[in-house]
Amino acid sequence: MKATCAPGTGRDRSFALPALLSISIALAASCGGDGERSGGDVPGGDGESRAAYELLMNESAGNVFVLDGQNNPALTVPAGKAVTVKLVNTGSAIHNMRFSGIDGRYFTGDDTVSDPEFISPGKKGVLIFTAPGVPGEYLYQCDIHPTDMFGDVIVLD
Ligand SMILES: [Cu+2]
Repeated sequence: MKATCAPGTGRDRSFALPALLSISIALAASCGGDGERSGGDVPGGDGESRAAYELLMNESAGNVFVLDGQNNPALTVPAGKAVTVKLVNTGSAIHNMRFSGIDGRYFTGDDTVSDPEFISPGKKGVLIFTAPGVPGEYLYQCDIHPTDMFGDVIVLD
C-alpha cells in the first residue's frame, strides 16, 4: 500500500489544498450554526444581568463556589449598580469572597471583600459591591483558595 501511495505524493499535495479548504468551510459552517444555537449559554451572552445572587461555598468539587449546581459561575451584573452576593458556607473549611474592582487586581484599594471577611463552616456572609460603570469582565475569588475558587464578574451596560 505504501508503495502505491508514495509516487502519488506530489499529486496528493495538489489535492490537499482544496480538500482542506472544503473541510474548513464545512467546519466554519457547523461552528457558525453551533454558535447561533448556544448563544444563550455564553456567559453574559444572553443580555441577562442580575443584581442579587446567592452562592454556596464548599468542597463539593474541590474548594468551589456553587450557583444552582454551577461551579465557580460567572456573575452577570448591571453596570454601575449595587450588587448583593449572599454567601452560604455549606462546607467544612473557611471561605470568603473578594471582588477585584475595576482594576481587575486583588488586594488593591478598589477591592470589595465579604462581610465578615472570613466565613466559617455553617455560617453566612454577604458581599456587596458597586459594579463598575464600564462594561467588561472583572474577577472574584476566595482569598483562601484563590487557585480553586474564582470566577468572572461580567458587567453589562
Ligand atoms: Cu475558599
